[in-house]
Amino acid sequence: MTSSVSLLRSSLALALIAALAASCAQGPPSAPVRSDAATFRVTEFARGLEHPWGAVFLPDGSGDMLVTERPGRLRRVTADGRVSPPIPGVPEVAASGQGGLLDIALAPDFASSREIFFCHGSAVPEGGALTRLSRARLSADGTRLEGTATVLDAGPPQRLSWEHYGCRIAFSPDGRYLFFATGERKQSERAQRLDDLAGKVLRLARDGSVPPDNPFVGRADARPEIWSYGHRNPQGLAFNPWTGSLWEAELGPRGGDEVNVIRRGANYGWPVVSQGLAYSGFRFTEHRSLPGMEDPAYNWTPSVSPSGIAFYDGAEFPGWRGSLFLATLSPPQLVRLTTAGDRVTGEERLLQGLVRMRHVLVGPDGRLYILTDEPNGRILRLDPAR
Ligand SMILES: [Ca+2]
Repeated sequence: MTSSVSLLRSSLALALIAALAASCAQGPPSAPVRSDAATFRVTEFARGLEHPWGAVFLPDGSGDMLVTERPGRLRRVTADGRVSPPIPGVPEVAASGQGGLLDIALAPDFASSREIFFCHGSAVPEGGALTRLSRARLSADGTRLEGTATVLDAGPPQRLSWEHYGCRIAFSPDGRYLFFATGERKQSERAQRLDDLAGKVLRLARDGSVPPDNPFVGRADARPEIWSYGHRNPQGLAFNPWTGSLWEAELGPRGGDEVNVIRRGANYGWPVVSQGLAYSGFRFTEHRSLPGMEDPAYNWTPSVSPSGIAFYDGAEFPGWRGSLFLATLSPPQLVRLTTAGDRVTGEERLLQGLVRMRHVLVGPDGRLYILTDEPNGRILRLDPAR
């Protein structure tokens, strides 16, 4: 990218900030933003959400979505951008630091079961907090959650820090397995421990049981829920619709942010291997790569701080099909990675400097929706333009 293009994009971002700040719900669309493979406008689709973190579209044709707010609320956002009062019945959360009500996923059979999974920070009676997977059913009229229950605690709890929960959920395309990414709770050595569920990608069957073909089943020194390990703070998890592979994004120590293609039983290296620096400024480890540990498919130093990710498989932006989008926090922007099979082939940065982005998802209308990480958070929608 040339510097003049960078400048152009920066001034577009500033114009967008001004336009969006001045708008109310369903504000006017921005001027067209021209990118490498598509031209789009940004519309403020909804506002008034406190640190929205996870979202799903309901599969009932309404175009409505359910959105979590980190302090511990769930709201319905209608297709015209209206935000409902909080839906009662959400799991109890530890809303401190980076914790709270984080991701949400619909069961593959939601249309009949009404079942929803939540990932959240949870305080435990013995003290401290951990990353918890819970489930509940949405009532037939959609106004409340029922039967809220814990599925899995990714313990042991951490008493000293309220950070690094990870916390994304992804169902396999065949609907049989739930994958659940957990952060190492700022205790980096936990990511390498197989008797500990922090710093992992975990795999459960649809009913919450442990599948017998998980890689560490039957080992006395390991938890059978573990699918992969050596992860730091994974907040992005999505299946590649074309290859069927599970992709993950995690925040590195200082730089060393990663995108990984997740393989059964594999070790992704943290904290033994990293491209990044510790916050003290010293390299956390001298190893950038080691035999027996997976290299990232892509990495960033300096950081982009990736959170939610989504593969674009819609029809509205033909030039974006096959791209992986990453909502990034710092510096704030939308990153687009082009892919070929399970390889990353290029990177484009969009909406640089606009706003901290927590999550990105593709709507049933083929448009891209972005959750902003703000106290008065918003949902932005990217619409095609010419
Ligand atoms: Ca790694």
